[in-house]
Amino acid sequence: MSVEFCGLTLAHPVINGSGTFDAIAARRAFGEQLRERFPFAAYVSKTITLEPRAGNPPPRLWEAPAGLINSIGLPNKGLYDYVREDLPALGEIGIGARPGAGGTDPSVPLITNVMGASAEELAQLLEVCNERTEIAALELNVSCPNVKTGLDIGADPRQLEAVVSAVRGRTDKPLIVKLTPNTADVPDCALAAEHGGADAVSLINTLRATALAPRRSPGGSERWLGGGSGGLSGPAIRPVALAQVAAVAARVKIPVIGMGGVQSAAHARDLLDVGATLVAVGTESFRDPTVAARIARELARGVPAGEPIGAAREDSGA
Ligand code: RRO
Repeated sequence: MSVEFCGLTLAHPVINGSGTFDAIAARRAFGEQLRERFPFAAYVSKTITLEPRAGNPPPRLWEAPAGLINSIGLPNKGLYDYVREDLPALGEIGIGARPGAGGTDPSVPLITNVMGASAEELAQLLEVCNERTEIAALELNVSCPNVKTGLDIGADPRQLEAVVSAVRGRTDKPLIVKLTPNTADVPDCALAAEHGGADAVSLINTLRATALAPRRSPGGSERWLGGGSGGLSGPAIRPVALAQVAAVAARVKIPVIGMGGVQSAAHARDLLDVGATLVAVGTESFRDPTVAARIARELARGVPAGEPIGAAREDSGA
């Protein structure tokens, strides 16, 4: 069930959503098993910025009905330590092309997700990554709902096109733009990314959300999350993701990576059926780190279209 995506041949259409699977930590937990049975057809890194970032103060998570609100705030070691420490560590797990291995390289392609506070910063991120043969493609995060970088460009088609076209020439690698769902016209933004020179778009990132502190002063509105607000993921956002992926796939010619609340092969099938080329699994991997492998296996076997109609629904007479 191999899939062609931006010049890469992937073993199957299931990858991870950025920031939802830490392969280096998973190696510590699962050892060699992780390498032998890596669940994703390509591995997407957590967002990397030029300088190291500590992220938001805790609490960073809130469990919502059928979902998870995160306010992680982009913690990462910065570009240079990522290149120096993480690329070799990922290589040991079989992630990232081995220099000189050529077409027979069995490693899992590495997609590095980056975010910059300016076009100059982004250009530097792309240029440094462009020199790294381990990296197969780049994903530009213009959609984080947690930090005010002044770069809310992902929500504005004109700014998005300007930034993508300003940095496009800094890398020969496929450039994926991860869109924000928190804007009035997501297909317009997708089209802007395509016009700016993106090779693919990915969506959806988390939906802006917040939670109040459970024990707060009477009548108070103190927030639970250290960062104030966060982003909602998980099954709660699946129908929104399906609508946005369908609308974007109908508008652009470039490939689409669809994600949002995928828990099963039927959910993945839905996104593929509305036009996604690849599907990413995110929040569900926190519950079951092997779920993506099962989804890929079931997709290959063929799943019936649509969600199975549960007994509860039939009983209710709906
Ligand atoms: O780090 C985060 O808080 C974060 C990021 Br960069 C993102 O793109 N989406 C999200 O829900 N959280």
